[in-house]
Amino acid sequence: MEFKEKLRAYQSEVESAVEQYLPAEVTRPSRIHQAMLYSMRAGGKRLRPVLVLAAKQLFGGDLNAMPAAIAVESLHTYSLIHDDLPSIDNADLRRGKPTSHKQFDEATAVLAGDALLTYAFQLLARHYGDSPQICAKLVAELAETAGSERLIGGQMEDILGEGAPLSEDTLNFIHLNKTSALIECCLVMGGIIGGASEAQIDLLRSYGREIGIAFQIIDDILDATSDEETMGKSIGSDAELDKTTYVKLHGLEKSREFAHARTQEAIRICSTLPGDTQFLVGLANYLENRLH
Ligand code: GRG
Repeated sequence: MEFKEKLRAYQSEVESAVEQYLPAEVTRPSRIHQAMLYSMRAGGKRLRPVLVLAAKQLFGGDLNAMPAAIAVESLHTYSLIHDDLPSIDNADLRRGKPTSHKQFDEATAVLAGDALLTYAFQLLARHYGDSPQICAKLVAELAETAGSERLIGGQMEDILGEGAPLSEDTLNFIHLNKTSALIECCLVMGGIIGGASEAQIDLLRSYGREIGIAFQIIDDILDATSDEETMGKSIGSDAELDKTTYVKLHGLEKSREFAHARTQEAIRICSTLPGDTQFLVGLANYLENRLH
């Protein structure tokens, strides 16, 4: 199957699974379940769950990776809802639609984020509990990723740095933890479910780190070069103004070179992984080619 066809097939499986695994809107109290589903249905790229499914696919095994894929998308969606809140980014739009606190209200948005974060771990415990070692590894991996040294830590540094130029070291810390951490985690979780060895898990993590860093730099390049997107962000979010980005520190040319080098390293790592890595190679190229 062609890369894009495979990507669309994975994305469509994820869309159906969101409906299958999340509590229905009518579940009492319906407002919280409406808010959870509103953000989960808002249709991002589904990059993270696709990575879980693709990594698992390399190793085979009988376990279903979809509950873990929905768990990471649920956790990612929580982070976006909370990131958009008036006390953090104060954004009006997310994925082209009103943010959760605009569509509902602030209290509901806080609770919907909390509920999606919690639900991620509920999914893991429910669906992998019969394989206790795998379940414990998945929970530890996701908890470490979401915690104060990674996702939250990256967000904290980002907030602390607002309004002042950031050093390269701080910007790298933010990228590595706000963006790369969950991407790495998705590959690792897919590997754990497929039965990868420790050495293979390390390779998956390295691949995730490379595409995660490239992904963030490419986001910065797109923000810097797309008038439309920049206008959308300045309307939608206070915190995007005057932010230190990779492009501001290094310029467009060097940023493009760096994103390309990270992508090439990710592709090199694929050649050291088992199974058919064509999709992961295609994905690394696809993320870089968002630039063209
Ligand atoms: C816990 C409040 C809180 C924050 C944690 C992840 C995060 C830190 C904040 C989310 C905001 C943000 C811009 C993070 C950087 C990573 C990133 C580029 C997220 C957007 O991911 P995409 O482009 O989004 O994959 P879609 O909509 O496609 O899922």
